[in-house]
Amino acid sequence: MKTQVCIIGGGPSGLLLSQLLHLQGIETVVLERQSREYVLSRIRAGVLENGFTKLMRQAQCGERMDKEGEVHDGFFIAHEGKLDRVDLHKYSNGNSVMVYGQTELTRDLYEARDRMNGIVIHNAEDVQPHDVKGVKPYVTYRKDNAECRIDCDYVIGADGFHGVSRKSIPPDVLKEYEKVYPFGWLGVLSRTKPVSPELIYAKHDRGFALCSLRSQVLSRYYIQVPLSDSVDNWSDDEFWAELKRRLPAEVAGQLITGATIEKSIAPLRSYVAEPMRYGNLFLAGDAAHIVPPTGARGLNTAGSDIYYLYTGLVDFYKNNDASGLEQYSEKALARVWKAQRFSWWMTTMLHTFLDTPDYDQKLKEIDMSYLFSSDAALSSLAENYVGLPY
Ligand code: FAS
Ligand code: PHB
Repeated sequence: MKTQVCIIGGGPSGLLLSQLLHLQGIETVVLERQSREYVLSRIRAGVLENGFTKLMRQAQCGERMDKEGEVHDGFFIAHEGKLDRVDLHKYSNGNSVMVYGQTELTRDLYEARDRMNGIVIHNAEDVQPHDVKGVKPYVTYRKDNAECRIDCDYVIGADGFHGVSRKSIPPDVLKEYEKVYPFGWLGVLSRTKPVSPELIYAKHDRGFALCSLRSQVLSRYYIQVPLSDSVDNWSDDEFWAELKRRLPAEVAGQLITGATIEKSIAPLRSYVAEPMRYGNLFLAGDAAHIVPPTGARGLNTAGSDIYYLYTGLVDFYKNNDASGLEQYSEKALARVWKAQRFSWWMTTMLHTFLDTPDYDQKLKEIDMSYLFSSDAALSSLAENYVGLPY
């Protein structure tokens, strides 16, 4: 098989790029290791910044998002038993965020690919990029025990943190940066009315908690747990009791609990791989960078990668101008590192770290009180949360 752009990974990054390129008449093939059902069973991001929602509309995949998603003009931070609101609309010149689950937007992207006869190959085994430094890269994989090959102009590694693409960059070229946090997030989904119309990020001595939602009948909650913890240690009742302990009394008293329909622990890590290009291989999304979900930057930073790749590839194929592709890694990393900083700052300020020296503990406390005493500090938080410009 031959195509112009071979995309490894059928998550939101790979599907969004495939859909955008298709609308510009650029051929793609998406190779996904898992089944579609498996990909859609993963519960991940919940908050979309404007740049991402604009890309979804540009990809002709924004209709259900605009109908079922919720526009949020702010969120709350709970600390010392009280709630303080971050007014995103006021502090980001009228901007907001969209609350719409990654599972749903991935479903929308799959449906658009089907509608436009896009080629998405599921259960593709042993996917392997070849000759990415040559002029004729190709990708091999196995499907139903048959060995297959796709010849292409470019390979996009949109295969997430545990993917194969990043390994095609030689160790003496690849520079990795990593920070592993000593805790994870135990997350649950429940078919209950959300406790708050807007998200609540809770800082508490017992540990961080987050009250989020997917709709007015589907709630998403998280509590910080030690890395050594396991979902088997948490019955539904134990989860709800611990979540209530970490929320202000007025909020805990209104929490509607119920059976959880999903329960999982995500470890928290910060990671960046440089460069994001090697020859005709381009890394995008979680294949190149990971952030702790505290700042809701993960999927949103994948969005700017996809935007830079999309515009660079269109310029190449339509105007024979490769400058966007040549600048991709530098441009994408500039925004990636700003998302890394913001995610690290939100995580450090809101989470409880064991054995924090007294001086560092005081800094975390003053960070929070400074935030709500300064319009400049709130503007800085707001502009990062709604999304820095692409
Ligand atoms: P993805 O990992 O989503 O997709 C990569 C795809 O490539 C997968 O479908 C995988 O099966 C496939 N693949 C992997 N190896 C392959 C191979 N060798 N061959 C072919 N295909 C291969 N972000 C937030 O903003 N908020 C959150 O609350 C949040 N929670 C998260 C929880 C977890 C457990 C994880 C892992 C991430 C979370 N994220 C969150 C970040 C997440 O939303 C990512 O940013 C988002 O999934 C990025 O999308 P992709 O880059 O497409 O990577
Ligand atoms: C979620 O709803 O899953 C969510 C929302 C905001 C975050 C992280 C996760 O910062």
